[in-house]
Amino acid sequence: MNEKIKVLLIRPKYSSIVANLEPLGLEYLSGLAGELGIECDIHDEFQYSWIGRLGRMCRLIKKGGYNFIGFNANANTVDYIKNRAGQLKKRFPDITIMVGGPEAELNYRDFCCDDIDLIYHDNGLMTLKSMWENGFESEKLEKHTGICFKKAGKWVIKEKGEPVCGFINKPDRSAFYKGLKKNFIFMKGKYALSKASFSCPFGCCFCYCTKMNSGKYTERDIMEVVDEVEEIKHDKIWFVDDTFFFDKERVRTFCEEIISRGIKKTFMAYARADFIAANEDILPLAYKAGFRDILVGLEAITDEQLDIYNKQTSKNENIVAIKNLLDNNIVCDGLFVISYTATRQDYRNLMKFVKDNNLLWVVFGIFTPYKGTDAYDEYKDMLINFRSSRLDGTHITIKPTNMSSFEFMLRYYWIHVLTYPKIMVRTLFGTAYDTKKKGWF
Ligand code: B12
Ligand code: SF4
Repeated sequence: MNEKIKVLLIRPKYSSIVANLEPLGLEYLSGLAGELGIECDIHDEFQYSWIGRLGRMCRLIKKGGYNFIGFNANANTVDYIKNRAGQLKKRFPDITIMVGGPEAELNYRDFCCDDIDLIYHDNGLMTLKSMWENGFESEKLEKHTGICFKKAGKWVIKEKGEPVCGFINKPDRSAFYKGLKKNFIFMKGKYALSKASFSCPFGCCFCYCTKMNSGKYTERDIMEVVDEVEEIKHDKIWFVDDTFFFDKERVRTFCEEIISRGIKKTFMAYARADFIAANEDILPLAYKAGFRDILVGLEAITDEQLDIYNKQTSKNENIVAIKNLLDNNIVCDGLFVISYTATRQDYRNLMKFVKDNNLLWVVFGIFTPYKGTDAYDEYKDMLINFRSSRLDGTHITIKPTNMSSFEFMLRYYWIHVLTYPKIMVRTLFGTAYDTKKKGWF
């Protein structure tokens, strides 16, 4: 079977002014295909315009003779993928369409439809490897974990396998190098991605990440991660781990190894406020190793709201974390989740918090109970307009309780007007990473 398949992996486009980055998940698939001698290409829709998407995809499939299509699914691209699968099946009835990615990992049942042939929800890519090696006959698929397939017209759902603690192959970063021209994070530049751990040991109610990898937090061998960093031909790397700063000794080992190998790169990573508040002593070393941005899920500015989110942090820890980072010349990228219960005063208090704590870099998301999270179970009866294309953290999916939806959105846009111009001006003046500066220049 494997000598016959020719794979096209597709990353659907969505509108984003925040970032355009490499499709790391698909690069892992592409790397695996390469190792198995399977012809495989990535069609990253981000590299192309919105116009003529279907025509472009069809021409590509026809010209390349691809017969195995793999879609990367996120919550906000589900409807697009299902719709596209139908259109592709009409034009190419013999192709096999498989869906995988974060949304499929937990919500695989939502893809069980006529036009999709296989759904991949396993932890890691061992099952895919075995399928690509041994073929897709039902008797063989029966033996695998973490997939859904059709047998005599009926969907068969195979349970997930064990959580993973590493990747079985290296990513093929051709798509990264090819897409470098269009690669960006808003006002920060071009970044390569790396992932050094899986899932998260905490349980914030709105968080999807903590449910991934069967909810088990695991770490890759840190030396392997340093090797990867060294190999990437790019100087800015974003660790997309859900919490990179978790095990202090592991962070220390990473930083020391980076320094001792003389690797000169800058890093961005996620950390929790409680870790940064309690471990200021690691920050000088982190700075020396190249950490310049730490993304902190501050989420809220009151203890009550933090409790509602089950964040297990406090307002005070948020304040100390910001201070510790800024004192150590590391930018704190403050991530906030705006609750549907926000009042006018809450919006004003948030802006005051940002100003009082000298936070320059901020990201505001609207509380969205993604399917698969604890919040979804809690709020599923309150959802409104819960359509896939709106599940991007910038839309209302629960009716605001303290103002109209219109006012809520106006205020949501307004806090961007109040904060983003300063980021742009400071970037223009080259002071956006001067963490001690307070003003506009
Ligand atoms: C970096 C990141 C971003 C970056 C973009 C990354 C990029 N490459 O373009 C930015 C900031 C732009 C972003 C945007 C968004 N993101 Co985001 N993002 C992440 C993050 C932190 C890491 C993703 C990553 O690179 N993973 C590493 C790779 C190796 O893993 P992977 O993509 O899951 O792929 C593996 C498997 O899924 C599988 N696989 C993947 N595709 C396929 C396809 C097939 C056919 C098969 C067989 C297997 C397969 O194989 C891979 C290797 O094992 C994750 C958190 C997380 N824990 O995953 C959130 C996450 C994926 N994002 C999420 C969301 C919601 C979004 C947004 C919709 C909005 C938002 N509020 O953040 C947008 C739009 C995303 C989109 N449509 O693609 C959610 C997804 C929830 C869901 N149910 O889909 C996550 C889980 C975080 C969260 N908020 O809880 N994101
Ligand atoms: S929001 Fe952050 S700390 Fe909370 S569970 Fe998710 S990844 Fe972990």
